Amino acid sequence: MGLIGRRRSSFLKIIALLGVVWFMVVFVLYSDDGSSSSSRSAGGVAGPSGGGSAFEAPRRLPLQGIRDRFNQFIINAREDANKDDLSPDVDGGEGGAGGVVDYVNNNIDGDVPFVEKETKRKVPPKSKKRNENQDLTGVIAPPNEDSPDAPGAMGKPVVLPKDMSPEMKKAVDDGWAKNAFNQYAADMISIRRSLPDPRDPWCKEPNRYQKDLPATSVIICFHNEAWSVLLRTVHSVLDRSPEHLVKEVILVDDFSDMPHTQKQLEDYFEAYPRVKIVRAPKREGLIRARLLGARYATAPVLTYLDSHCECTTGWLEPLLDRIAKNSTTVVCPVIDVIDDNTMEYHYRDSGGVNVGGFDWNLQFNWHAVPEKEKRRHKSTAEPVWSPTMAGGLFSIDKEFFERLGTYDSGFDIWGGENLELSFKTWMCGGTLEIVPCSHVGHIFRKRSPYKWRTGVNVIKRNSVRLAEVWLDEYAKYYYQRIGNDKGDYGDVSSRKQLREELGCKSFRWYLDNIFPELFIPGEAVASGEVRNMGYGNRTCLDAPGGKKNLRKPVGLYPCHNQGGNQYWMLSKTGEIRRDEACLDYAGQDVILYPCHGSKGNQYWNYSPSSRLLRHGSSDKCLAINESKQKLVMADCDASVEAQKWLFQNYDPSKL
Ligand SMILES: *[C@@H]1O[C@H](CO)[C@@H](O)[C@H](O)[C@H]1NC(C)=O
Ligand SMILES: *[C@@H]1O[C@H](CO)[C@@H](O)[C@H](O)[C@H]1NC(C)=O
Ligand SMILES: *[C@@H]1O[C@H](CO)[C@@H](O)[C@H](O)[C@H]1NC(C)=O
Ligand SMILES: [Mn+2]
Repeated sequence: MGLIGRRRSSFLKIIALLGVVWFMVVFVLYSDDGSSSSSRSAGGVAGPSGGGSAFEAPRRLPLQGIRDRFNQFIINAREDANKDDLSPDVDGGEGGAGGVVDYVNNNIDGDVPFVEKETKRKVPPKSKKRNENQDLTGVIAPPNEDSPDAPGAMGKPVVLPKDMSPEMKKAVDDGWAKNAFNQYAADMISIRRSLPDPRDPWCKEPNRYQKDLPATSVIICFHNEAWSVLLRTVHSVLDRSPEHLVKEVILVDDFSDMPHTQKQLEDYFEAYPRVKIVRAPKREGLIRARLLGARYATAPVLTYLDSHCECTTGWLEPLLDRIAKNSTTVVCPVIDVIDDNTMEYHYRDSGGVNVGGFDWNLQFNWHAVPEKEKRRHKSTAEPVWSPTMAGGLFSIDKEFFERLGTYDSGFDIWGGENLELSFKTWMCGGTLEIVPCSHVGHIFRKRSPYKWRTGVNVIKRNSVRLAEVWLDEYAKYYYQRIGNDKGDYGDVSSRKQLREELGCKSFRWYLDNIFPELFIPGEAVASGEVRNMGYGNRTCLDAPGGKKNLRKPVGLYPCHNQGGNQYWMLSKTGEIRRDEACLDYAGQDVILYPCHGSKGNQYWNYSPSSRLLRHGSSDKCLAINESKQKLVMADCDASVEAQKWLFQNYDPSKL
């Protein structure tokens, strides 16, 4: 049922028809003008940062560090998900997009009838101070004021003392256990703390953005989010966005049970007429929770955020501006890192923007902006094309989202939906961009604090559906990764029909034009073992074991002809690859490192006649030592057998 765009009146009809109450929706509505304006100071452009010297700017993570952190984060989330009893916090990376995923569900039933219950409330006394007179069951009341010296002000870290009392230590541990971030530190920080302004000056030039921007509905899905963190997310939206551009903030509660998420939350937001709370009566999962929020959205643009975010000054206008210029443009902010331990706000200038990609496990990952894309721009602050989005944080024109068929309703919980939306956007006439002028911070957790149990590998099921509908002849590369066992992925005929009706382009077009950087296994010049001819002609390159093999030295082992750790691909461009990891030499050990596509340390020139493997940046040749235990780099000498290599399935016609 295409309920998404319907108005409330049609929901009521549906209710009458179906007569089943699945969802209770609480709209907390009333007017109070004083409250939102009184609080604006904290988020002001200059804010308390004017003092300058009183603050130390948050430390900046090196670009590669940020990217790796995101990518590792997603790998962890997927591993968690495959464990089958944990819900991932996918927070899908987000160097431009984010994803959260803290959801659960047992019911693969994409088409749930909705019922809405609307409650209008009387205006409370205007003078009521928000953090007083409230029943803060089980949570510390977070400070509401902000001052330059307040904990966490200007994005500074909160560092807890080493010698904590046993009580405090217990409170800190409990906070970690419940949230997988340092809730104790988070609760010490003002719910309207100040943050640095991470924008490039280019973003602040006069008339940078159109005057008549469309309004947006900000949709924030949550499950048992910590009180202070959820409130800080909402206040950062309200305080740092022009009032007329945020028509409403829709909090979608995916069946939380912590006491503070119930009446306390409703009472708190009584003072904010634009904040609405929608409750799912059972655990829905991220995908359906997002769609539930969309059903209640009344603005022309939807903006999705995670429930542990902080928006910075001027985050919204550059997103809406792109959609105002062309409603088929889907945009993601740059996702900054809020440290899970200290809540320190880390950001980088727009030179450090990443764009989204994916690998043949259909796993999202981040890349540096390709050179070709850089050349398209005068300023690094201009929006950049991104092959994919991380999934959690983005804005999209509501009509365009509906035209694209929102998410596949056969998708469950989370996983793959970000790639589906990315492929659809590009292949069906739109554009996906990361907007460096828009910065939103996000707490990246190392694990998910939530339990779930489904008995099915949801990510695989979703990914197979995705591959079946959108990947054409390239789907085989994904299927190889799952042992060609597609499992039961349900019926995808209606999604194929959607693609047909929209007249979308082929996946090949997408790869050629939008993501030419992606390595296509079928285009490898060689694939299989890489055998050294020295000391008996029986030693093969052997990748370090386990998933966390990056940055580890590449080993040697007697050739076993079983693929696995001895399966390598030689790319046209001279990389020796295992998926997205490349053989890399930077003067120390020969290691595996994420492929960067810029040759240098990852460039290996293979000569099939001399059989030497000459390294790009060092001009040395790859060899093995006499005990056949170690890769070494030697001055090239074609008479030394230990420098000679044989590539399996070497096919020079593919060069
Ligand atoms: C919007 O963007 C799409 C995709 O780039 C393009 O095909 C279309 O012509 C644009 N529409 C307008 C009105 O500029
Ligand atoms: C080394 O082993 C490969 C693969 O078994 C074989 O094709 C090649 O002829 C051998 N070379 C020498 C010199 O023994
Ligand atoms: C080869 O390298 C290994 C690992 O570093 C080392 O233990 C061994 O002694 C080396 N053998 C020779 C002959 O250089
Ligand atoms: Mn998240």
